[in-house]
Amino acid sequence: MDLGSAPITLFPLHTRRNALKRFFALLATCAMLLGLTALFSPQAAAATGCRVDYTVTSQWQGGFQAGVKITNLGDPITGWTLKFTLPDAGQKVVQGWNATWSQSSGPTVTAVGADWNRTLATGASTDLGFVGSFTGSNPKPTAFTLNDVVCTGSVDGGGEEPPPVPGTNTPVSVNGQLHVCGVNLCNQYNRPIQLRGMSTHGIQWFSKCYNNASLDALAEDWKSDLFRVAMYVQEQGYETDPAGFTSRVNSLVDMAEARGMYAVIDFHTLTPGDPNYNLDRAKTFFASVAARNADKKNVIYEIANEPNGVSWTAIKNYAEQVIPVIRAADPDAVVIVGTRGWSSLGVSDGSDESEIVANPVNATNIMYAFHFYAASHKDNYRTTVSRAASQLPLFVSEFGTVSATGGGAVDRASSIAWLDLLDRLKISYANWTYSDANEGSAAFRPGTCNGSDYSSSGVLTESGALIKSRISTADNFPTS
Ligand code: IDC
Repeated sequence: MDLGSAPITLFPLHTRRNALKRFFALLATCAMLLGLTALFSPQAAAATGCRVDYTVTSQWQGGFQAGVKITNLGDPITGWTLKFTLPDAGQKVVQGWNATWSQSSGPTVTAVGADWNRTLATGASTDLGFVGSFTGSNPKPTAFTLNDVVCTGSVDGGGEEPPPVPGTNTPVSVNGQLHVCGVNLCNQYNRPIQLRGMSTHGIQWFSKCYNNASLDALAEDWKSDLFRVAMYVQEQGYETDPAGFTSRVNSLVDMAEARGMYAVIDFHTLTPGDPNYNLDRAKTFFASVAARNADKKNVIYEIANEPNGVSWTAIKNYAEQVIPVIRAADPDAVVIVGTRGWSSLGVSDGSDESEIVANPVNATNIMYAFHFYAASHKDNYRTTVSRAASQLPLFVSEFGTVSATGGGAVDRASSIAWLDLLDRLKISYANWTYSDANEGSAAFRPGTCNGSDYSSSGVLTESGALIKSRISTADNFPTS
């Protein structure tokens, strides 16, 4: 093409200059408007982002169960709605947990955060799940939104993990050496705190569940403050190999310490129920672990798991012989004393806390154990705890979401009523159990401890998902 001969219409010079001026003025106005919008728009300041891991944990003819793990990668949120689309028209949500689930008509599924998991700090996760039905095929959804923001993630639980929590700002680094103040557990700033965490199952049976990977998950993913080490004395426990069990407990204390978690050393007496049966063993064991761990800030001693079939006077007598052994080696550690009727404050024996209030253990810096199993122990136990909490320092060193057998179905309503009460009273707790035992109280599905994944939602039981969603919320420990 011959440009030289192309017909070009030229405006007079001043007209062109004015056009250019108008063009630049327009550009400037646009830039200003864009700038102002960015400055004044409320969205401009809030960072958003999310990750969703979707795992089909089991599938059978016409039905399936799915775990959904949400991680907030943006600024803290105080409420959330998760949405996704089920790809096949025959797929339906039947029943869900840890959120309010709905699928009105069509393929869009909505899950709205529940009271206990609607607040998610930056990096915090919560596990939900549902049982679904399907007719044709059962493809996995691939696109998720949280509060209308598109989430990254995977449908198999693999892929990129959220960044690990650094080793600073751990429960132990923030709170330091604990002590009892009034009826509370207090930190180094003399402020009441609540520790929330997990108990092992019997370490004689489930040692495969307590390793670097599972403890990492407990500290970083569950954000547990506490790791209770349940060392049975009978049932193939301590009495069969005192040196071996003592050293196993010490190494678990070290593993908790390395991750900034408190460790409760639980002398897990159960049968026989009179702790005096094990008095000599208790003295030997506690003399050894107290001397070895005296300089640590993360150790709490629990001297008798669940006295039963025995009077309060006998328990008190046991405590007043074991506590001085601990104090001689480790003067400043908190000690938890079991109570009558399987640590029910006597309620399971038809008594209550008044016998302790009238005749307390003659020692300082101690707390009294209260244990419950949500499906078995309900309102009358809660009433006792509410009343006793104003008179005695209480520590829920063991509880289950199921029946007192350790099995059966999760009683969600009772578990939530209990956890709300403990939160309100700032009573610390440890859940039975961080294990893959084949019973409803276990947090992990059977076989989990044969692998190395303790973090994805697919390995959790219903109890595990509920408890993890409660434990992994922010602690906000006071620091002055
Ligand atoms: C249960 C275990 C179960 C085991 C049984 C006997 O879950 O697998 O067979 O002990 O050792 C407690 C005890 C705790 C019990 C638990 C559930 O402290 O040892 O564990 N429970 O029965 N008190 C109330 C309930």
